[in-house]
Amino acid sequence: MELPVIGQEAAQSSGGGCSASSCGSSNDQLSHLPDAIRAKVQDHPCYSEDAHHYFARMHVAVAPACNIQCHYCNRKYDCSNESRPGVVSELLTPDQAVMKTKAVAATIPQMTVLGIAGPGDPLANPERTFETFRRLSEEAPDIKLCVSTNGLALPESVEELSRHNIDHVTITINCLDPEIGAKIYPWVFWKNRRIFGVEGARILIEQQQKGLEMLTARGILVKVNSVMIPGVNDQHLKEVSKVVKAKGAFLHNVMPLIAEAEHGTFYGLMEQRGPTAEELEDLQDACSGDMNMMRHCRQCRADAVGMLGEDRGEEFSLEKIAEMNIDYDKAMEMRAAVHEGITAELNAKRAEKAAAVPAPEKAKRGLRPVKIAVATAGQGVINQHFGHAREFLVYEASEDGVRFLSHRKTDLYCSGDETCGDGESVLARTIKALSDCEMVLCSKIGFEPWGLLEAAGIMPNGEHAMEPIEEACAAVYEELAAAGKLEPKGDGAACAA
Ligand code: CLF
Ligand code: SF4
Repeated sequence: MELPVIGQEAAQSSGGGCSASSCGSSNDQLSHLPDAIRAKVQDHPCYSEDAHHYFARMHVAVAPACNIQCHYCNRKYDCSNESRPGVVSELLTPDQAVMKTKAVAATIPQMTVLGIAGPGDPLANPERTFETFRRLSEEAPDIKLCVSTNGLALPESVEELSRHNIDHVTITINCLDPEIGAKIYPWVFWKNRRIFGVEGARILIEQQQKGLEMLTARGILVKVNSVMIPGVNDQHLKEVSKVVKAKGAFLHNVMPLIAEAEHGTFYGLMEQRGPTAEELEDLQDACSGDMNMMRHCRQCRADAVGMLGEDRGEEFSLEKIAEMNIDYDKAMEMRAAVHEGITAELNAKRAEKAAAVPAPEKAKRGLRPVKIAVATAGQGVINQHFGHAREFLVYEASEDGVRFLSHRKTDLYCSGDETCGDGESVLARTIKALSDCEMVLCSKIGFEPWGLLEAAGIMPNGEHAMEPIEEACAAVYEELAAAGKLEPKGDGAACAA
C-alpha cells in the first residue's frame, strides 16, 4: 500500500558517492591527532565516526578455523567477536577473496578498507589470511588492510602483520581477570593442547596484552573490541578500558552481547541476557573519560560489503563476479578521484568546525537532555523516509551540544508491516527500539506510523529533511526549550519511554 507522506520532499541516497549537500560530521575525534595518525584513520569507517558517513568497508570470509571457544559462539556462524551472531558467511579461497575485493573496489569506489574478521579467527588461519593480504597489497595497493582477532596467536603474527603494511588491528579483549575469563571462555587451544577454565583464560589474556604492546610499539593502530555481558564483565570493562588505553590502544568498542537460544550458543541456551541500549550507553559513557569510544559499530558479518549498517554482499556472489570485467588500473584512477572529492569535502567540514568561533558561553538553563532518533542514508544528513530505515542513529541534544550515542537496528517497515515471529508487528518493534527517544527526525513519514509514534510519546518530525544531523538536532532542542518542554530532570518531566 502506498503510504501518505508528511514532511518535505527529500532525495533518497543509497549511500554511494558524496553529495554536494552540506554534511554534518559528528564530533571531530581527529583534530587533536598527529598528522601521521590522522592520515591512517580519516578514511577508515570504523576508526573515524565522521568518516563512516562517507566511506565503506568490506570483509572477505577466508578464515574458517578458530583456536578458542567463546560462550557466545557455537561455530556454526561467524565469529561473534566482530560479527552479529546468527549469520553465516560464504567461505572464500584467497584467490576468490582477491577477485571479490577488486570487483567491490571497482563498483563501490568509496570502499577504502578490506578487513578479515572471520568466520573463525584470522590469525588461527595464517596461510589463508596472509596470502590474501600479500596479494592485495600488491594488486590493490589503494585499499587499507585491517584484521580482527581474539589475540591468542597475535604475538607470533605481529612481524608478518607489519610486513604486509597492516595499519589497523582489532583485538577482542573481554577481561583482564582470568577468573572472569573462565566464565566467558571454556577453553583455548594452545601448543597442541586444549586448556580449560582459568588457566586457558590466563594464557589468552597474556597473549592479548603482549600482542597489544607489540603492535603499539610498532606504531600499528589498535582498536579493542569488548563484548558487554551483564553480570559477567560489565563492571570490569571500565578497568579494561583504562589498561588498554595506557598500553596505547587507539579506540575502544564496547559491543552488546547478543544471545538467543536459537543460535545454540552456551549463553543463548543459558538465557544469559544482553545489555539494554541504555546499559550499553551508560557503560560507554563511564569508559569515555579514559578512552576514545567507538559508538557506531554495526557488528558486521564476516562477509559484509558496503557502508557500515548496509550489506551489499549479494551483489558480489562468486557467480556475479565471474561475469564482471574489471580493469583494476582504470578502477584505481576512478577511485582516486572519488576519494579526493570525499576527502576534500570532509576536510573542509573538519576545518570549518575547528575554525568555528565558539559561541559565547550561555548561562546554563538547567534543561534536561533529549534523545533524538534520526533516519539517514549517509553523508551526515537527514535524508531517509521513516519507512525505509533499517536503523536509526540516536543522538543526545543537551545544553552542552549534540553528541552521537548509538544506533538502533529495525526491520524494514515499508516492506509491509508484517508480524514478527513473536506476534509483534514490525512497527511496534521499531517503536519499542526507540522508546527512550522523544523525537524522530526523518525526511518523510506516513500517517499511520506518525500516529503510533506520537501515541508512544515519540514526536515525528519531517521538517529538517536534508539538513545536517547535528544542526537539526540542535534546532529541535531549542524549539523544545522555547516551548517550555525541557524542564529539569527530576521535576516530573515526561520521558517518552
Ligand atoms: Fe572490518 Fe573490524 Fe576492520 Fe572495521 S568492522 S575488521 S575494524 S573494517 Fe567496524 Fe564492523 Fe564494528 Fe568491526 S563496524 S564490526 S568495528
Ligand atoms: Fe567464535 Fe570468534 Fe570466539 Fe572463535 S573467537 S569462538 S570464532 S566468537
